[in-house]
Amino acid sequence: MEQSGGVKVDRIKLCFCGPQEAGKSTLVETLQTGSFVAIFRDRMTPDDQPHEPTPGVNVGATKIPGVGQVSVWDFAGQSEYAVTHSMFMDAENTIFIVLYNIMVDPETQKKEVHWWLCFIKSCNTKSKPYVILVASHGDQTDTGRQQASVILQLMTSTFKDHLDISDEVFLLDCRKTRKTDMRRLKDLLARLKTKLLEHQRAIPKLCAEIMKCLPTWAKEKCSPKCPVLRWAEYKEAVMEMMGIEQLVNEDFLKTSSQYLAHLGEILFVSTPAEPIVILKPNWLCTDVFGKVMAPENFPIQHLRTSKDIVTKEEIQNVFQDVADVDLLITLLQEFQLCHTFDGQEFIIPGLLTQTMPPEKWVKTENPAKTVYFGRQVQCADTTDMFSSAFFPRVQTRLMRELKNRPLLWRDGAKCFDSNVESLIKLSPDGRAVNICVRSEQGDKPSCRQMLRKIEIILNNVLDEVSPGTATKERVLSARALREHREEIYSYSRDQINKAKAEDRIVHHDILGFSEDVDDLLYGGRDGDEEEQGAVGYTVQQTFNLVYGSGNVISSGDHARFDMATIVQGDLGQLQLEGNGPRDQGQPQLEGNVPGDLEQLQLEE
Ligand SMILES: Nc1nc2c(ncn2[C@@H]2O[C@H](COP(=O)(O)OP(=O)(O)O)[C@@H](O)[C@H]2O)c(=O)[nH]1
Ligand SMILES: [Mg+2]
Repeated sequence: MEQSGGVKVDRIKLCFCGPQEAGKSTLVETLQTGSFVAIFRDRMTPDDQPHEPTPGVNVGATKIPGVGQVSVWDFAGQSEYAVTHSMFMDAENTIFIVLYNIMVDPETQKKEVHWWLCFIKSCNTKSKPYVILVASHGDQTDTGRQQASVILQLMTSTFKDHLDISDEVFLLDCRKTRKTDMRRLKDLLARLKTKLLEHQRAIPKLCAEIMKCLPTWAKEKCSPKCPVLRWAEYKEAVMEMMGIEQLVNEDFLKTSSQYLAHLGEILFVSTPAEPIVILKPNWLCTDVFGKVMAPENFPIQHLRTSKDIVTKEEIQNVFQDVADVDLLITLLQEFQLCHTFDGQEFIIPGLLTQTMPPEKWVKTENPAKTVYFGRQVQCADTTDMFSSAFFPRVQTRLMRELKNRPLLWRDGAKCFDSNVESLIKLSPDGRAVNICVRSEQGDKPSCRQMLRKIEIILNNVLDEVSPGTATKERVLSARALREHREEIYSYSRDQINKAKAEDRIVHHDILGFSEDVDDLLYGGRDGDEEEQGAVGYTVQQTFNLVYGSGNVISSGDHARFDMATIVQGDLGQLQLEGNGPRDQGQPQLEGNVPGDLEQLQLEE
């Protein structure tokens, strides 16, 4: 197959991002209008066009006059959708157009643009994604250009190391085709497209062949309502197309399929088991995710209710017209968006509404004996945030990988095992996760084990869905946890390391007291370090150290298996084994592994 030569495809992806009602869908439509039709359209279109909110992501291939073929990704601006948006934010072969309304208050504009730029950054590590900032509603202001220029300068200086933001100021009436700024925007898109295509590797001819077959396969090889092929089915279709009995090189087909995903032709989803190929991206993005994640007031059938559990019947009602429900549920599980304990009731963490009630974490009956300690994972700087998929996926993994069913809230999770309870809580600003473990029985080894397990889940999920987020780890004040203070207090890594080299005591300036480093790191050290905790695992008795990339479009790219970061050089004490039921050659970490927690968490 490899010898079949390469072709270049004249197509890039344009992702339209920004808050709701900024004008994204209007701009997408206007850009596609040719100059002749535009003469009439610009005159005839009434000024007060009704706003029809976009469910999920509207994906489609189209032609923009003056720019050529593009694959357009029009993202819904409602924050509820961000959980699934992160699957499609891959920067390969892509230009992000971030839109904001110049008429809303300037602080909100800055906040919203900053949020979208952080989001783009959080989902990408490899390259500096191309971004164009565009202000809309330019027809309603005389002073907007000045404001647009201020925002551009601010964002360019903030994100200079992470994003390649165009230095041109755009202030548009998104409804009008024949205006100077609209022309300039098209010119810029054309120039950037040429630049992107220069770097685009030639795609295998095989891709071009597959592209031709996609519509037929969707009709003939898939279940009627689900344009989805599992890897084995897809492989078979390709072999049939080529008239061969066996694929010589499966990896080559995978790479080729990723190319197709970068062009927006298919979605190539890496899952722990085998890849899944979605033949019509818009089906998943709009028909499925549009409904799964829709905000409550959205004018379409949707799943969101005030309850935190969705029944199979409810899923059936919403999806029977657009999907084969059993396959749909399997997909949602493969994407780690959903979990079920009994096959009838489903928990979709991205839909949780309630925040944790304070009475769910109160003092134990035996405060004197209870051991407490914990860690904090914090976004490193102002350009960092956890991608919106991060916390819901952590929750899915806790449900899957812990022995007992955790309690979940929008901003937290409480987990239980033998003698341990743990609380995993997002800070109110969403920029830090605090993990606290405690044992009323003073069972420190089990606490350590639980903490380690949760940290591994957090690290893996960060790597999968938020690879561009830089984080810092801090150590929580054990005494403040024990006292159940409302605020979280913590120590930096440097403080801890310094104390370790000196008298093993750290002082907290705000709290006004000192603590023993051993209490902070291990809940105290009393000769039981080698003891094994009693924390259990799910039926599988193993948990995946690394899943395939959760990032749909670019499997492999983000699936960085950074063992060093996760176990911090402590490999000798970890047993790797590869015989779990899900084993696909990925290493798995055996349960109940003794290890040096201090090394595990704090050393470079
Ligand atoms: N006056 C004016 N109205 C606009 C402009 N862009 C969009 N609109 C209107 O704003 C509303 C929201 O636009 P829409 O494209 O649906 O926003 P989206 O949520 O970002 O996709 C619609 O009623 C549009 O007609 C603009 O530049 N000027
Ligand atoms: Mg829209």
